[in-house]
Amino acid sequence: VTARVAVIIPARNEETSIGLLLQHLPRIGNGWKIEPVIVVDAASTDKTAQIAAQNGATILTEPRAGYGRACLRGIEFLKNSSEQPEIVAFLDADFSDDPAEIGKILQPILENRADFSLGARKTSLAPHQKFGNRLATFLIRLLFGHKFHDLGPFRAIRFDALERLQMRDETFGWTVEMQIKAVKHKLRTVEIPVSYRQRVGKSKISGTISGSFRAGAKILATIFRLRLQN
Ligand SMILES: Nc1nc2c(ncn2[C@@H]2O[C@H](COP(=O)(O)OP(=O)(O)OP(=O)(O)O)[C@@H](O)[C@H]2O)c(=O)[nH]1
Ligand SMILES: [Mg+2]
Repeated sequence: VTARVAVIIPARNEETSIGLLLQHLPRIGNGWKIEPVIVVDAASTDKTAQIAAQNGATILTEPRAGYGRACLRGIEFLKNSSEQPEIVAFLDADFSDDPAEIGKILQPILENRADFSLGARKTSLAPHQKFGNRLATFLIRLLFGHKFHDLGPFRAIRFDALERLQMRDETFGWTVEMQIKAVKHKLRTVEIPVSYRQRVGKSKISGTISGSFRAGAKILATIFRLRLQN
């Protein structure tokens, strides 16, 4: 049997990377096939949408800002589509993760060893990102009892499990919300080392001071909020 995998890619003005990314994303592998590839475009003012469409992606437009909101938009689309995927994978549009590694991320789920498979980045994080990740993963272990090593964007999860998590965060708390809710719902979780490199194109979050502060504050607030919600 071949598992159907949907990929959701939030993108805002990523014309320099989105084509490369889609060209390096395998559509079929051992026991899986990717359909559809959804690019959630934040009404980009560059050629992101055209290039993504030329490379076989389904384009959704979500003009309201927010990383989480873009992911939620993709999930909504899948819920309403006639053929639902078994697995949903998430990937950033900036080509900092290597999409060719998607098979490695899917493997534990396909082998039914995991419900949630998280790409853990080995390299290329800026010092403040490393610090933020250490702090966040430390707090998650302290407050929820599970040790993660990263909050990376490249990940895959069974679609039924994702629906149970009832994801809500509309901005930068998205990745950490998924991880904490995975612990709360006792999903079987694995981390898979992935290579990571400097993004192509212009940073919107971690490469800017204001973006880093906003994301860091949102991530910490999300951790405490989810702890208080028992
Ligand atoms: N649809 C949508 N996509 C967004 C939005 N903000 C960021 N993105 C996309 O989300 C992904 C993550 O943003 P990045 O700018 O790479 O943030 P980062 O990975 O923390 O920072 P870098 O270190 O610069 O890569 C990229 O694919 C962006 O294009 C948004 O408001 N809407
Ligand atoms: Mg990035």
